[in-house]
Amino acid sequence: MKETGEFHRASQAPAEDYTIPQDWESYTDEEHATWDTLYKRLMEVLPGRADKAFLEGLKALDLGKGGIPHFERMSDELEALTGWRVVAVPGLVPDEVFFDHLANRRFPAGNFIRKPDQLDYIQEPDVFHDVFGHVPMLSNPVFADYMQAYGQGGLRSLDSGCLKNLAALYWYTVEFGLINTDEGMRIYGAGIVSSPAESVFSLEDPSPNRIGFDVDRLLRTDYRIDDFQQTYFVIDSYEDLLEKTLRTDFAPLYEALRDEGHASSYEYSPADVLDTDKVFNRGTQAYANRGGRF
Ligand code: HBI
Ligand code: FE
Repeated sequence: MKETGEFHRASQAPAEDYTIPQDWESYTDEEHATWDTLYKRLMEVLPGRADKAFLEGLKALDLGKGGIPHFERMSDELEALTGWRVVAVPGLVPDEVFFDHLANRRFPAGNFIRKPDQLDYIQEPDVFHDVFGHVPMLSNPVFADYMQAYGQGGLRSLDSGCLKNLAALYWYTVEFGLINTDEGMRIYGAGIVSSPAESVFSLEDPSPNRIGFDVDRLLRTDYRIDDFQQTYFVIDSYEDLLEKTLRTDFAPLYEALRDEGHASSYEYSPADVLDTDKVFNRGTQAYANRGGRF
């Protein structure tokens, strides 16, 4: 957990669903300015790199109007588009709480914002990552359904022993996903679009692998949590992502993972390329091999 001083507001006893008031009125001018600085930096790199679903979502929700968005007002706009709302939480919440929010079309967003000396890297998702990174995609009707399906699948997976495997699916799609479009490869993952450096790296650097999306493959693949990814997975469309996720019965996949001893462990390392992969780019891994970390 974060130290109390790093919360936007002193912690209070959380509700059962971990929601707290956003307390928008108590953000300081400096905190609003941090949002504006990050927003401006991202807009220097995202046009032509972020998928149009993301850029359209930013515009539809007017997230660039200046300052940290007001969750209730933003949620009224978002709910009119796709039925989703954004609720404030103090930081990471337990898996079952997280899944329950998603399954009910509520996105839990941290209400605190990073300090000016942490602009490029934070451990725990803050309001900039959660709102700038995730909320625009929730205005896309198909992606909105995928996020709900993920929450429902998460709730179903709780007794499977394969939660870690399902977390990899979230990581490589919602957080670090790329999409193959007619105009070229584009970013839709929240972890990428909220990082100027990874937005360029994920698409243009020769280091990482770029491999076609495959549910069973992703459930078996480890990932980097503290540095740029060594592999990005590329979807054909949001319809395909939703359809493949909904159509897949995860129960037999989990059963196979348990039988093979890969439940809550990963068979493949972050940089592995398999014979069965559809490879868009085979990475040199030069960045990771020289030690990474930007
Ligand atoms: N809590 N606030 C918050 N945000 C997350 O992205 C999050 C979480 N709790 C659990 C969790 N993610 C993971 O378990 C899922 O990505 C699988
Ligand atoms: Fe995230």
